[in-house]
Amino acid sequence: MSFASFFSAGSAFFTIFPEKKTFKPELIIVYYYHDNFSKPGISLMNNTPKSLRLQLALCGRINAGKSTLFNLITDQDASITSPQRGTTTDVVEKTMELRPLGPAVLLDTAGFDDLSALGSRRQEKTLRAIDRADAVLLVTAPGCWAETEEKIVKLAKERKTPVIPVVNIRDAHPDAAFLDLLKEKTGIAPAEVVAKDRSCRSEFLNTLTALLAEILPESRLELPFLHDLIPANSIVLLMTPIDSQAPKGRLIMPEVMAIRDILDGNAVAVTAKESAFPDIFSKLAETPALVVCDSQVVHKMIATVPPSIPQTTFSILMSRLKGDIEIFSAGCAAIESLKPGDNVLIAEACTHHAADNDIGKVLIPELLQKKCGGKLNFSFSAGADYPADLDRYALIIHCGGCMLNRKAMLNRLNSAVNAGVPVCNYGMCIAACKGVIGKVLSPFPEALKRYRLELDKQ
Ligand SMILES: Nc1nc2c(ncn2[C@@H]2O[C@H](COP(=O)(O)OP(=O)(O)OP(=O)(O)O)[C@@H](O)[C@H]2O)c(=O)[nH]1
Ligand code: SF4
Ligand SMILES: [Mg+2]
Repeated sequence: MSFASFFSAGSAFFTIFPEKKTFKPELIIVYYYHDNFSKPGISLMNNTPKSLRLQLALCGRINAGKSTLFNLITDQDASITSPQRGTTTDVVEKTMELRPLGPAVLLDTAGFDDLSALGSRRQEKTLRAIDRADAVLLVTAPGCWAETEEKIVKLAKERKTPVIPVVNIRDAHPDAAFLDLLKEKTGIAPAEVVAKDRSCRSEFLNTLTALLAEILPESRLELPFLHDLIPANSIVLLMTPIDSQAPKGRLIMPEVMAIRDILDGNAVAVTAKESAFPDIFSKLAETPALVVCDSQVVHKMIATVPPSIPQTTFSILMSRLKGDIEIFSAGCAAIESLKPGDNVLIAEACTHHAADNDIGKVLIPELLQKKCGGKLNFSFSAGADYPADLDRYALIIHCGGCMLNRKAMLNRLNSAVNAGVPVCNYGMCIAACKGVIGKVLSPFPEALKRYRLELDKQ
Protein backbone atom coordinates (compact mmCIF):
# COMPACT_ATOMS: atom_id res chain seq x y z
CA MET A 1 0.00 0.00 0.00
CA SER A 2 1.37 3.40 -0.83
CA PHE A 3 1.49 5.58 2.20
CA ALA A 4 0.71 9.03 0.91
CA SER A 5 0.64 10.81 4.21
CA PHE A 6 2.89 11.38 7.14
CA PHE A 7 2.31 11.49 10.84
CA SER A 8 3.94 13.78 13.31
CA ALA A 9 3.42 12.87 16.91
CA GLY A 10 4.60 13.40 20.46
CA SER A 11 3.61 11.20 23.38
CA ALA A 12 0.21 10.50 21.75
CA PHE A 13 1.73 8.72 18.74
CA PHE A 14 0.25 5.32 19.47
CA THR A 15 -3.33 6.49 19.87
CA ILE A 16 -3.75 6.25 16.08
CA PHE A 17 -2.42 2.69 15.93
CA PRO A 18 -4.56 0.58 18.28
CA GLU A 19 -3.89 -3.14 18.05
CA LYS A 20 -7.33 -3.99 16.68
CA LYS A 21 -6.71 -1.90 13.57
CA THR A 22 -5.01 -3.42 10.57
CA PHE A 23 -3.84 -0.15 9.00
CA LYS A 24 -0.06 -0.45 8.90
CA PRO A 25 2.27 2.17 7.46
CA GLU A 26 5.22 0.97 5.38
CA LEU A 27 7.61 3.30 7.12
CA ILE A 28 7.40 4.99 10.48
CA ILE A 29 9.62 7.93 11.25
CA VAL A 30 9.33 8.96 14.87
CA TYR A 31 10.78 12.21 16.04
CA TYR A 32 10.37 13.06 19.62
CA TYR A 33 9.33 16.58 20.41
CA HIS A 34 9.88 17.38 24.04
CA ASP A 35 7.69 20.15 25.33
CA ASN A 36 8.97 21.13 28.74
CA PHE A 37 6.84 24.25 28.79
CA SER A 38 4.00 23.11 30.99
CA LYS A 39 0.57 24.25 29.81
CA PRO A 40 -2.06 23.41 32.40
CA GLY A 41 -5.56 23.39 30.95
CA ILE A 42 -4.38 22.79 27.40
CA SER A 43 -6.57 19.74 27.17
CA LEU A 44 -9.79 21.71 27.46
CA MET A 45 -11.43 22.88 24.25
CA ASN A 46 -11.37 26.67 23.93
CA ASN A 47 -9.49 26.95 27.21
CA THR A 48 -6.36 28.96 26.53
CA PRO A 49 -3.94 28.41 29.40
CA LYS A 50 -3.27 31.47 31.53
CA SER A 51 0.39 31.41 30.53
CA LEU A 52 -0.64 32.18 26.94
CA ARG A 53 -3.15 34.89 27.81
CA LEU A 54 -2.51 38.59 27.85
CA GLN A 55 -2.17 39.62 31.51
CA LEU A 56 -3.36 43.02 32.70
CA ALA A 57 -2.92 44.18 36.32
CA LEU A 58 -5.19 46.90 37.72
CA CYS A 59 -3.20 48.83 40.31
CA GLY A 60 -3.62 52.07 42.22
CA ARG A 61 -4.32 53.60 45.58
CA ILE A 62 -7.10 52.40 47.90
CA ASN A 63 -10.60 53.32 46.69
CA ALA A 64 -9.42 54.49 43.26
CA GLY A 65 -12.14 52.29 41.74
CA LYS A 66 -9.88 49.39 40.67
CA SER A 67 -12.47 46.72 41.46
CA THR A 68 -15.29 48.73 39.89
CA LEU A 69 -13.21 49.04 36.70
CA PHE A 70 -12.34 45.31 36.89
CA ASN A 71 -16.09 44.54 36.98
CA LEU A 72 -16.75 46.95 34.10
CA ILE A 73 -14.10 45.34 31.89
CA THR A 74 -15.15 41.77 32.69
CA ASP A 75 -18.84 42.78 32.63
CA GLN A 76 -19.41 40.80 35.82
CA ASP A 77 -19.51 41.47 39.54
CA ALA A 78 -16.45 39.31 40.08
CA SER A 79 -14.72 41.61 42.57
CA ILE A 80 -16.31 43.15 45.67
CA THR A 81 -16.55 46.93 45.59
CA SER A 82 -17.47 49.28 48.44
CA PRO A 83 -16.75 52.76 49.77
CA GLN A 84 -14.95 51.06 52.67
CA ARG A 85 -11.18 51.45 52.34
CA GLY A 86 -9.21 48.30 51.70
CA THR A 87 -12.07 46.19 50.35
CA THR A 88 -9.80 44.14 48.08
CA THR A 89 -7.19 42.35 50.14
CA ASP A 90 -5.76 39.84 47.67
CA VAL A 91 -5.30 39.49 43.92
CA VAL A 92 -8.57 38.61 42.15
CA GLU A 93 -8.22 37.00 38.70
CA LYS A 94 -10.70 36.70 35.88
CA THR A 95 -10.16 35.30 32.38
CA MET A 96 -11.97 36.88 29.45
CA GLU A 97 -11.87 37.36 25.70
CA LEU A 98 -10.54 40.86 25.06
CA ARG A 99 -11.58 41.34 21.44
CA PRO A 100 -9.87 41.79 19.06
CA LEU A 101 -6.66 41.05 20.98
CA GLY A 102 -7.68 37.61 22.20
CA PRO A 103 -7.76 35.74 25.51
CA ALA A 104 -6.74 37.80 28.53
CA VAL A 105 -6.46 37.58 32.33
CA LEU A 106 -7.47 40.60 34.41
CA LEU A 107 -5.84 40.97 37.83
CA ASP A 108 -7.51 43.17 40.44
CA THR A 109 -5.16 44.15 43.27
CA ALA A 110 -5.30 45.60 46.77
CA GLY A 111 -4.66 49.34 47.20
CA PHE A 112 -0.92 49.94 47.03
CA ASP A 113 -1.03 52.54 49.83
CA ASP A 114 -2.40 50.07 52.36
CA LEU A 115 -0.63 50.90 55.63
CA SER A 116 -2.52 48.36 57.76
CA ALA A 117 -0.79 45.55 59.64
CA LEU A 118 -1.13 43.28 56.60
CA GLY A 119 -0.36 46.07 54.10
CA SER A 120 3.18 44.98 53.24
CA ARG A 121 2.01 41.40 52.53
CA ARG A 122 -0.72 42.76 50.26
CA GLN A 123 1.85 44.93 48.47
CA GLU A 124 3.95 41.82 47.97
CA LYS A 125 0.96 40.12 46.24
CA THR A 126 0.45 43.20 44.04
CA LEU A 127 4.13 43.08 43.11
CA ARG A 128 3.73 39.46 41.97
CA ALA A 129 0.78 40.60 39.82
CA ILE A 130 2.95 43.35 38.29
CA ASP A 131 5.66 40.74 37.66
CA ARG A 132 3.18 38.72 35.58
CA ALA A 133 1.55 41.63 33.80
CA ASP A 134 2.04 42.53 30.14
CA ALA A 135 0.66 45.97 31.03
CA VAL A 136 -0.36 47.77 34.22
CA LEU A 137 -3.59 49.78 34.27
CA LEU A 138 -2.86 52.49 36.83
CA VAL A 139 -6.28 53.53 38.10
CA THR A 140 -6.55 57.02 39.53
CA ALA A 141 -9.09 59.84 39.81
CA PRO A 142 -8.97 63.50 38.74
CA GLY A 143 -6.19 65.28 40.64
CA CYS A 144 -4.92 62.11 42.35
CA TRP A 145 -1.23 61.70 41.69
CA ALA A 146 1.22 61.26 44.54
CA GLU A 147 3.79 58.89 46.02
CA THR A 148 1.67 55.72 45.47
CA GLU A 149 1.22 56.36 41.75
CA GLU A 150 4.92 57.30 41.36
CA LYS A 151 5.88 54.03 43.09
CA ILE A 152 3.72 51.92 40.77
CA VAL A 153 5.15 53.62 37.66
CA LYS A 154 8.69 53.06 38.96
CA LEU A 155 8.05 49.35 39.68
CA ALA A 156 6.53 48.81 36.25
CA LYS A 157 9.35 50.67 34.52
CA GLU A 158 11.93 48.53 36.32
CA ARG A 159 10.19 45.53 34.76
CA LYS A 160 9.91 47.26 31.35
CA THR A 161 6.13 46.90 31.68
CA PRO A 162 4.02 49.65 30.08
CA VAL A 163 1.67 51.62 32.35
CA ILE A 164 -1.67 52.77 30.94
CA PRO A 165 -3.04 55.59 33.12
CA VAL A 166 -6.80 55.31 33.62
CA VAL A 167 -8.59 58.36 35.01
CA ASN A 168 -11.66 57.05 36.76
CA ILE A 169 -14.65 59.23 37.70
CA ARG A 170 -14.30 61.17 34.45
CA ASP A 171 -17.58 62.91 35.36
CA ALA A 172 -15.54 64.90 37.91
CA HIS A 173 -13.91 66.52 34.84
CA PRO A 174 -10.15 66.07 35.07
CA ASP A 175 -8.39 69.23 33.87
CA ALA A 176 -6.09 69.22 30.87
CA ALA A 177 -3.01 69.86 33.04
CA PHE A 178 -3.71 66.66 35.01
CA LEU A 179 -4.12 64.60 31.84
CA ASP A 180 -0.84 66.07 30.51
CA LEU A 181 0.91 65.17 33.77
CA LEU A 182 -0.20 61.52 33.46
CA LYS A 183 1.00 61.37 29.88
CA GLU A 184 4.35 62.86 30.88
CA LYS A 185 4.74 60.36 33.76
CA THR A 186 3.81 57.21 31.80
CA GLY A 187 4.43 58.12 28.16
CA ILE A 188 0.86 57.12 27.31
CA ALA A 189 -2.22 59.34 26.90
CA PRO A 190 -4.67 58.48 29.70
CA ALA A 191 -7.89 56.57 29.10
CA GLU A 192 -10.86 58.16 30.85
CA VAL A 193 -13.86 56.32 32.27
CA VAL A 194 -16.71 56.35 34.76
CA ALA A 195 -16.16 52.81 36.00
CA LYS A 196 -19.48 52.78 37.85
CA ASP A 197 -21.41 53.38 34.64
CA ARG A 198 -21.68 50.14 32.62
CA SER A 199 -22.77 52.08 29.53
CA CYS A 200 -19.13 53.28 29.27
CA ARG A 201 -17.90 49.70 28.73
CA SER A 202 -17.80 49.55 24.98
CA GLU A 203 -16.11 52.96 24.54
CA PHE A 204 -13.57 52.16 27.26
CA LEU A 205 -12.74 48.72 25.82
CA ASN A 206 -12.22 50.24 22.36
CA THR A 207 -9.80 52.80 23.82
CA LEU A 208 -8.03 50.18 25.93
CA THR A 209 -7.57 47.61 23.15
CA ALA A 210 -6.38 50.28 20.70
CA LEU A 211 -3.79 51.42 23.29
CA LEU A 212 -2.71 47.85 23.96
CA ALA A 213 -2.37 47.11 20.24
CA GLU A 214 -0.17 50.19 19.99
CA ILE A 215 2.15 49.50 22.91
CA LEU A 216 2.46 45.73 23.25
CA PRO A 217 5.18 43.87 21.38
CA GLU A 218 3.92 41.84 18.44
CA SER A 219 4.75 38.58 20.21
CA ARG A 220 2.12 39.33 22.88
CA LEU A 221 -0.57 40.07 20.31
CA GLU A 222 -0.21 36.72 18.56
CA LEU A 223 -2.80 34.03 19.27
CA PRO A 224 -2.17 30.29 19.06
CA PHE A 225 -2.68 29.02 15.50
CA LEU A 226 -5.04 26.23 16.51
CA HIS A 227 -3.91 24.35 19.60
CA ASP A 228 -6.45 26.09 21.83
CA LEU A 229 -9.15 24.34 19.77
CA ILE A 230 -8.02 20.77 20.44
CA PRO A 231 -7.54 18.51 23.45
CA ALA A 232 -4.09 17.06 24.17
CA ASN A 233 -3.53 13.56 22.74
CA SER A 234 -6.13 14.14 20.06
CA ILE A 235 -5.69 13.70 16.31
CA VAL A 236 -5.87 16.59 13.87
CA LEU A 237 -6.25 15.62 10.22
CA LEU A 238 -4.80 18.02 7.63
CA MET A 239 -5.53 17.92 3.90
CA THR A 240 -2.77 19.60 1.89
CA PRO A 241 -3.09 19.49 -1.88
CA ILE A 242 0.24 18.97 -3.63
CA ASP A 243 -0.61 20.60 -6.96
CA SER A 244 1.04 22.91 -9.49
CA GLN A 245 0.77 25.83 -7.05
CA ALA A 246 2.45 23.99 -4.18
CA PRO A 247 6.06 25.11 -3.61
CA LYS A 248 8.61 22.55 -4.77
CA GLY A 249 9.91 20.30 -2.01
CA ARG A 250 8.15 21.96 0.89
CA LEU A 251 4.80 22.81 2.45
CA ILE A 252 3.26 26.29 2.52
CA MET A 253 3.65 28.32 5.69
CA PRO A 254 0.15 27.78 7.22
CA GLU A 255 0.56 24.01 6.86
CA VAL A 256 3.92 24.06 8.62
CA MET A 257 2.52 26.36 11.30
CA ALA A 258 -0.40 23.99 11.86
CA ILE A 259 1.86 20.94 12.34
CA ARG A 260 4.12 22.78 14.76
CA ASP A 261 1.17 24.17 16.73
CA ILE A 262 -0.51 20.75 16.95
CA LEU A 263 2.71 19.43 18.50
CA ASP A 264 2.72 22.40 20.89
CA GLY A 265 -0.75 21.24 21.95
CA ASN A 266 0.63 17.73 22.61
CA ALA A 267 -1.63 16.35 19.90
CA VAL A 268 -1.00 14.35 16.71
CA ALA A 269 -0.93 15.77 13.19
CA VAL A 270 -1.92 13.44 10.37
CA THR A 271 -1.26 15.03 7.00
CA ALA A 272 -2.76 13.63 3.82
CA LYS A 273 -2.72 14.65 0.19
CA GLU A 274 -6.09 15.48 -1.30
CA SER A 275 -6.16 12.21 -3.27
CA ALA A 276 -5.46 10.06 -0.20
CA PHE A 277 -7.67 12.05 2.18
CA PRO A 278 -10.90 9.97 2.15
CA ASP A 279 -8.89 6.75 2.52
CA ILE A 280 -6.81 8.06 5.43
CA PHE A 281 -9.91 9.54 7.08
CA SER A 282 -11.73 6.20 6.98
CA LYS A 283 -8.72 4.37 8.42
CA LEU A 284 -8.23 6.65 11.44
CA ALA A 285 -8.85 4.68 14.63
CA GLU A 286 -10.12 7.72 16.49
CA THR A 287 -12.38 10.57 15.42
CA PRO A 288 -10.18 13.60 14.78
CA ALA A 289 -10.69 16.60 17.07
CA LEU A 290 -10.33 18.92 14.09
CA VAL A 291 -9.94 18.65 10.33
CA VAL A 292 -8.22 21.44 8.38
CA CYS A 293 -7.88 21.77 4.62
CA ASP A 294 -6.75 24.20 1.99
CA SER A 295 -9.61 26.54 0.95
CA GLN A 296 -9.50 25.39 -2.64
CA VAL A 297 -10.45 21.81 -1.71
CA VAL A 298 -12.95 22.69 1.01
CA HIS A 299 -15.80 20.93 -0.84
CA LYS A 300 -13.81 17.65 -0.71
CA MET A 301 -13.36 17.95 3.05
CA ILE A 302 -17.06 18.69 3.56
CA ALA A 303 -18.01 15.72 1.37
CA THR A 304 -15.88 13.34 3.44
CA VAL A 305 -16.07 14.61 7.03
CA PRO A 306 -19.37 14.37 8.95
CA PRO A 307 -20.69 17.78 10.16
CA SER A 308 -20.36 16.70 13.80
CA ILE A 309 -16.55 16.93 13.48
CA PRO A 310 -15.15 20.50 13.78
CA GLN A 311 -13.58 21.46 10.46
CA THR A 312 -12.07 24.58 8.99
CA THR A 313 -9.47 25.85 6.53
CA PHE A 314 -5.86 27.02 6.89
CA SER A 315 -6.96 30.39 5.59
CA ILE A 316 -9.60 30.82 8.32
CA LEU A 317 -7.07 29.85 10.98
CA MET A 318 -4.71 32.44 9.51
CA SER A 319 -7.46 35.08 9.55
CA ARG A 320 -7.95 34.46 13.26
CA LEU A 321 -4.23 34.55 14.00
CA LYS A 322 -3.54 37.67 12.00
CA GLY A 323 -6.75 39.62 12.24
CA ASP A 324 -10.19 39.47 13.81
CA ILE A 325 -12.21 36.42 12.81
CA GLU A 326 -15.46 38.06 13.94
CA ILE A 327 -14.96 41.15 11.74
CA PHE A 328 -14.18 38.84 8.80
CA SER A 329 -17.25 36.68 9.54
CA ALA A 330 -19.52 39.72 9.74
CA GLY A 331 -18.04 40.95 6.44
CA CYS A 332 -18.56 37.56 4.85
CA ALA A 333 -22.33 37.96 5.20
CA ALA A 334 -22.14 40.91 2.74
CA ILE A 335 -21.33 38.43 -0.04
CA GLU A 336 -25.00 37.42 0.03
CA SER A 337 -26.13 40.97 -0.80
CA LEU A 338 -23.59 41.79 -3.55
CA LYS A 339 -25.20 43.12 -6.73
CA PRO A 340 -23.83 43.26 -10.26
CA GLY A 341 -21.93 46.53 -10.75
CA ASP A 342 -20.76 46.75 -7.10
CA ASN A 343 -17.14 47.78 -6.44
CA VAL A 344 -15.09 45.05 -4.77
CA LEU A 345 -11.52 45.48 -3.56
CA ILE A 346 -9.27 42.40 -3.56
CA ALA A 347 -6.36 43.26 -1.24
CA GLU A 348 -3.17 41.25 -0.97
CA ALA A 349 -0.47 42.03 1.55
CA CYS A 350 2.44 41.11 -0.72
CA THR A 351 3.32 41.29 -4.38
CA HIS A 352 3.84 37.96 -6.10
CA HIS A 353 3.78 36.67 -9.62
CA ALA A 354 0.18 35.61 -10.31
CA ALA A 355 -0.35 32.08 -11.65
CA ASP A 356 -2.87 31.42 -14.44
CA ASN A 357 -5.53 30.34 -11.95
CA ASP A 358 -4.44 32.81 -9.25
CA ILE A 359 -6.76 32.77 -6.26
CA GLY A 360 -7.05 36.58 -5.90
CA LYS A 361 -6.97 37.59 -9.57
CA VAL A 362 -9.00 34.73 -11.07
CA LEU A 363 -10.67 32.27 -8.70
CA ILE A 364 -12.31 34.68 -6.25
CA PRO A 365 -13.60 37.12 -8.93
CA GLU A 366 -15.12 34.16 -10.79
CA LEU A 367 -16.78 32.76 -7.69
CA LEU A 368 -18.19 36.16 -6.62
CA GLN A 369 -19.57 36.97 -10.07
CA LYS A 370 -21.18 33.56 -10.30
CA LYS A 371 -22.72 34.05 -6.88
CA CYS A 372 -24.15 37.52 -7.54
CA GLY A 373 -25.18 36.65 -11.07
CA GLY A 374 -23.38 39.42 -12.98
CA LYS A 375 -20.24 41.49 -13.52
CA LEU A 376 -18.59 43.18 -10.55
CA ASN A 377 -16.05 46.04 -10.67
CA PHE A 378 -12.87 44.66 -9.18
CA SER A 379 -9.92 46.72 -7.95
CA PHE A 380 -6.71 45.04 -6.81
CA SER A 381 -4.15 46.23 -4.29
CA ALA A 382 -0.89 44.53 -3.35
CA GLY A 383 1.78 44.99 -0.70
CA ALA A 384 1.80 48.28 1.18
CA ASP A 385 -0.45 49.82 -1.46
CA TYR A 386 -3.73 49.65 0.52
CA PRO A 387 -6.18 52.34 -0.66
CA ALA A 388 -7.34 55.17 1.61
CA ASP A 389 -10.74 55.69 -0.10
CA LEU A 390 -12.27 52.46 1.16
CA ASP A 391 -15.80 53.82 1.34
CA ARG A 392 -16.25 53.42 -2.41
CA TYR A 393 -16.27 49.63 -2.06
CA ALA A 394 -19.26 47.43 -1.28
CA LEU A 395 -16.90 44.73 -0.02
CA ILE A 396 -13.20 44.14 0.64
CA ILE A 397 -11.76 40.63 0.34
CA HIS A 398 -8.35 40.44 1.99
CA CYS A 399 -5.74 37.70 1.58
CA GLY A 400 -4.57 35.68 4.60
CA GLY A 401 -1.96 38.36 5.30
CA CYS A 402 0.79 35.91 6.19
CA MET A 403 3.36 38.63 5.41
CA LEU A 404 1.69 41.16 7.74
CA ASN A 405 2.03 41.32 11.47
CA ARG A 406 -1.19 41.25 13.44
CA LYS A 407 -1.06 44.92 14.31
CA ALA A 408 -0.86 45.89 10.63
CA MET A 409 -3.77 43.61 9.75
CA LEU A 410 -5.85 44.97 12.65
CA ASN A 411 -5.16 48.50 11.38
CA ARG A 412 -6.40 47.52 7.92
CA LEU A 413 -9.53 46.00 9.45
CA ASN A 414 -10.13 49.05 11.62
CA SER A 415 -9.95 51.38 8.64
CA ALA A 416 -12.53 49.21 6.83
CA VAL A 417 -14.81 49.17 9.89
CA ASN A 418 -14.43 52.96 10.30
CA ALA A 419 -15.32 53.43 6.63
CA GLY A 420 -18.40 51.22 7.15
CA VAL A 421 -17.19 48.69 4.57
CA PRO A 422 -17.56 44.93 5.23
CA VAL A 423 -14.29 43.05 4.98
CA CYS A 424 -13.91 39.33 4.46
CA ASN A 425 -10.90 37.12 3.77
CA TYR A 426 -10.06 34.69 0.98
CA GLY A 427 -10.86 31.48 2.86
CA MET A 428 -14.23 32.63 4.13
CA CYS A 429 -15.13 34.11 0.75
CA ILE A 430 -14.47 30.79 -1.01
CA ALA A 431 -16.39 28.87 1.67
CA ALA A 432 -19.34 31.31 1.43
CA CYS A 433 -19.43 31.08 -2.39
CA LYS A 434 -19.40 27.29 -2.14
CA GLY A 435 -22.19 27.35 0.47
CA VAL A 436 -20.15 25.78 3.29
CA ILE A 437 -19.31 28.79 5.46
CA GLY A 438 -21.43 27.49 8.37
CA LYS A 439 -19.44 24.23 8.39
CA VAL A 440 -15.96 25.81 8.33
CA LEU A 441 -16.87 28.29 11.07
CA SER A 442 -18.11 25.45 13.31
CA PRO A 443 -14.96 25.53 15.52
CA PHE A 444 -15.62 29.26 16.17
CA PRO A 445 -19.15 29.62 17.60
CA GLU A 446 -18.84 33.37 18.27
CA ALA A 447 -17.74 34.06 14.70
CA LEU A 448 -20.56 31.90 13.35
CA LYS A 449 -23.04 33.78 15.53
CA ARG A 450 -21.71 37.09 14.18
CA TYR A 451 -22.05 35.85 10.59
CA ARG A 452 -25.67 34.79 11.17
CA LEU A 453 -26.49 38.05 12.95
CA GLU A 454 -25.27 40.07 9.97
CA LEU A 455 -27.22 37.81 7.60
CA ASP A 456 -30.39 38.39 9.63
CA LYS A 457 -29.93 42.17 9.26
CA GLN A 458 -30.07 41.93 5.45
N1 LIG B 1 -19.12 58.24 41.51
C1 LIG B 1 -18.32 57.21 41.19
N2 LIG B 1 -17.98 56.34 42.14
C2 LIG B 1 -17.17 55.33 41.80
C3 LIG B 1 -16.67 55.15 40.49
N3 LIG B 1 -15.87 54.06 40.47
C4 LIG B 1 -15.90 53.55 41.71
N4 LIG B 1 -16.68 54.30 42.53
C5 LIG B 1 -16.98 54.06 43.94
O1 LIG B 1 -15.79 54.17 44.68
C6 LIG B 1 -15.81 53.24 45.76
C7 LIG B 1 -14.54 52.40 45.73
O2 LIG B 1 -14.60 51.59 44.58
P1 LIG B 1 -13.79 50.21 44.46
O3 LIG B 1 -13.94 49.76 43.10
O4 LIG B 1 -14.18 49.28 45.57
O5 LIG B 1 -12.33 50.77 44.73
P2 LIG B 1 -10.98 49.94 44.87
O6 LIG B 1 -9.91 50.74 44.25
O7 LIG B 1 -11.17 48.56 44.39
O8 LIG B 1 -10.82 49.98 46.44
P3 LIG B 1 -9.98 48.99 47.39
O9 LIG B 1 -10.25 47.59 46.97
O10 LIG B 1 -10.51 49.27 48.74
O11 LIG B 1 -8.55 49.39 47.25
C8 LIG B 1 -17.06 52.42 45.61
O12 LIG B 1 -18.05 52.93 46.48
C9 LIG B 1 -17.45 52.63 44.16
O13 LIG B 1 -18.85 52.51 43.97
C10 LIG B 1 -17.06 56.11 39.51
O14 LIG B 1 -16.67 56.06 38.34
N5 LIG B 1 -17.88 57.12 39.91
S1 SF4 C 1 -1.65 35.34 1.96
FE1 SF4 C 1 -1.34 37.44 1.28
S2 SF4 C 1 0.59 38.02 2.19
FE2 SF4 C 1 0.51 35.77 2.25
S3 SF4 C 1 1.46 35.08 0.34
FE3 SF4 C 1 -0.71 35.24 -0.08
S4 SF4 C 1 -0.97 37.31 -0.91
FE4 SF4 C 1 1.01 37.29 0.10
MG1 LIG D 1 -10.91 46.79 45.26
